[in-house]
Amino acid sequence: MSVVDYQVHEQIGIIWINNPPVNALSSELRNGIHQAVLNAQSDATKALLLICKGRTFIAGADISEFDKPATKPSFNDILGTIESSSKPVIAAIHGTALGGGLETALACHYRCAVGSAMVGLPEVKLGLLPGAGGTQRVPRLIGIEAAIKMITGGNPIPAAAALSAKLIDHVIDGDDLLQGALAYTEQLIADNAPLKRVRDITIDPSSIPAGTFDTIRAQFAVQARGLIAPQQIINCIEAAATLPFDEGLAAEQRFFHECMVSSQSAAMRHMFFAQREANKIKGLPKDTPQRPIKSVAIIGGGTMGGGIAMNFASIGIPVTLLEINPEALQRGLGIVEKNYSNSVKKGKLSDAKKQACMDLISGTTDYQDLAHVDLVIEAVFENLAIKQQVFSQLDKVCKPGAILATNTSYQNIDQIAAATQRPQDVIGLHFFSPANIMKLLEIVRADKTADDVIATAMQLAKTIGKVPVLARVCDGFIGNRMFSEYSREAQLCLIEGSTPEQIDTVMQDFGMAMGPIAVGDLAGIDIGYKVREVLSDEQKGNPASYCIADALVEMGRLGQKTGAGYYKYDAQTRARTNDPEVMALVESMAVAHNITRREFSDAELVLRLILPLINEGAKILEEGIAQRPGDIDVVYVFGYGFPVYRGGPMQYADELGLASVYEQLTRLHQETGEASWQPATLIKTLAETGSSFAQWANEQA
Ligand code: 3H9
Repeated sequence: MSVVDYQVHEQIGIIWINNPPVNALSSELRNGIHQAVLNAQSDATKALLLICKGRTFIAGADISEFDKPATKPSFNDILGTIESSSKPVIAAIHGTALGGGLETALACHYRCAVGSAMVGLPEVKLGLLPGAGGTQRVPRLIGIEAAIKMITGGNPIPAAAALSAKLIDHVIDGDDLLQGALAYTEQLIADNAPLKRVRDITIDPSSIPAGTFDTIRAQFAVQARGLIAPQQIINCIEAAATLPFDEGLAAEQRFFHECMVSSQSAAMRHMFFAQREANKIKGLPKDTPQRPIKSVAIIGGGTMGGGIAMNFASIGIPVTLLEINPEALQRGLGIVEKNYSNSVKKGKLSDAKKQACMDLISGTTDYQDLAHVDLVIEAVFENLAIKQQVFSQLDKVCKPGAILATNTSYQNIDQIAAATQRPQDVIGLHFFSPANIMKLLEIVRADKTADDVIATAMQLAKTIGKVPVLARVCDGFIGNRMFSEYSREAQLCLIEGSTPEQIDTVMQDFGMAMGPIAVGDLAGIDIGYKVREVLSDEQKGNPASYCIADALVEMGRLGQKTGAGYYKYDAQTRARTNDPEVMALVESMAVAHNITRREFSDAELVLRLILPLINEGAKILEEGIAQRPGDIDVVYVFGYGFPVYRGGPMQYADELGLASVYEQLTRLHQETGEASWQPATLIKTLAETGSSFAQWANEQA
């Protein structure tokens, strides 16, 4: 079968689309649809039905073709042909009609869908806007305000909501798409239904108060800071409201092109594919068997353990929470109950769903109660000996084949696995705090972890709505190993002349969800302090990189939890203010370490902070800790608040150009003599051959 087939059923011409996996509108598919609609104009059919095989209606333009030269006929030529068909064209929607898919449906005269279908325009999530008439047709159907909300949000809506919004015309009873769509089409023929063209709907410009679009643009400049696409979407919708349809389409084309060639969209498209690539495990066949996970136990009912438990209860998997004594257990269950209650208060969860989740979580203080669970996740204090004790206990009580996971963020999982007689069943599942919310799950394979355990963990992550990335064992794995270089550099910039406020503001302006100094206050400055307590001076490195943090901890300023750290915090509002006492400390520390403080430009700060991420990321690739550069980007965007529109540190490095990255690292290495600035061999090699991380990843695939 080709990507488009034509079949006549009584009075109806059925245009079958078959372009797995998601019927993306490749140029071949566009041509096929175009030809089928043109040919059908002269046959005896009375209406045309556009319907897809496989799991979904058209899920959008083929994103992988965006970097290739445009082909003819264009999207708008094809949609114009559909819209001007002499016989009604009906779109039959199942699965997800997204982006160019929904735009195709909107060019049809009628749209029907099964109840489970979703429709949406997610282009904004790729740094784009709907470029095939979506910004012109949607406001004509649902109004300006609703269109702005839908297109700038990018989230799909269910068929019922699409029906009430008038985006679709009919919801099919039951789930037989073909029969339902044929019946609907026959009814339209019987009724002699007119050719309804969305382009013919007019928007009365006088119904929109003067200045409306300027106000909305200003709102989005704050709400979607730094993003190009939302602003361009508003420009397009303004064009829909003020210009004739064809001029609006032309404006949309111009704005679409501006988005398409932007580095923001390149980065976001990179992230789309990187996230999907990260699911694939090199050397592991797709059909690797998986172990069934029908019950889970969590060791440790702290904030982390409680948050992890919620992930499973929320999807109906029973969880046993184990704590050391009844008091700790009650505290743990209390944390979970409070988190669920907060969701109820915010209207995100019903009382009934909260109760159903709580009913799935039971508590125990007895390891014997874990004898039958399929998966155990240990989330106790970060201490190797304690974790080894836990695993040796688990080894005694858990059934054969149970997966034994640790949530450690930096301990050696090979050593944890060695505390059991079944190292093949041991794996790292590194959740990020708050574990019920943060998307990233670092899955850490130890030396002896079995393939089916890895495959099970990767699938399980998706089942609980996480974004998995596979790593190998090293200190801090992918994310924290890189983050410690970034934090270290922030400390050095601070002592050398910057301020907490400058560092945080610059990094937030770069797009980070939070600056590194503020992150220290949020996480607790004592965490690093405790880690350093067991390190030798040599392991601790340059004292200038931790002396301020140590002094703050010794002053009792542990961060937000004590109301003061690098900043002071208001007890009620948690609003932060700069503290002259901290600046006095910074200055005295600079004197103590013979450092003459100087001014930093914002650009220099960004470079000083991002380069260590890139350099350490490259070392992680050389060592095979991460499978590919895109995986590192996924870790940083989903776990560390790196701006998605910069695509993660490795994509950002490619944008800077590896030759320039190498030159800067070499300069810093020569100037400071710090070993950490020694450029990674991979960067040197790629820079010398004019290559990039992306090209390298393709060669390695
Ligand atoms: C657009 O339409 C612009 C227009 O305005 C026109 C402008 C002129 N293209 O996600 P999955 C691949 S922009 C190419 O794992 P799921 C994906 O890479 C587009 N490939 O499945 C993966 O490949 P692999 C607007 C695509 O069931 C495989 O399909 N549309 C595309 O979890 C399975 O994907 C969107 O942004 C694509 N458009 O989710 C929708 N989509 O197996 C993007 C998917 O090799 N797509 N692939 O790893 C999605 O949101 C999800 O894929 C979907 C299915 C919900 C459809």
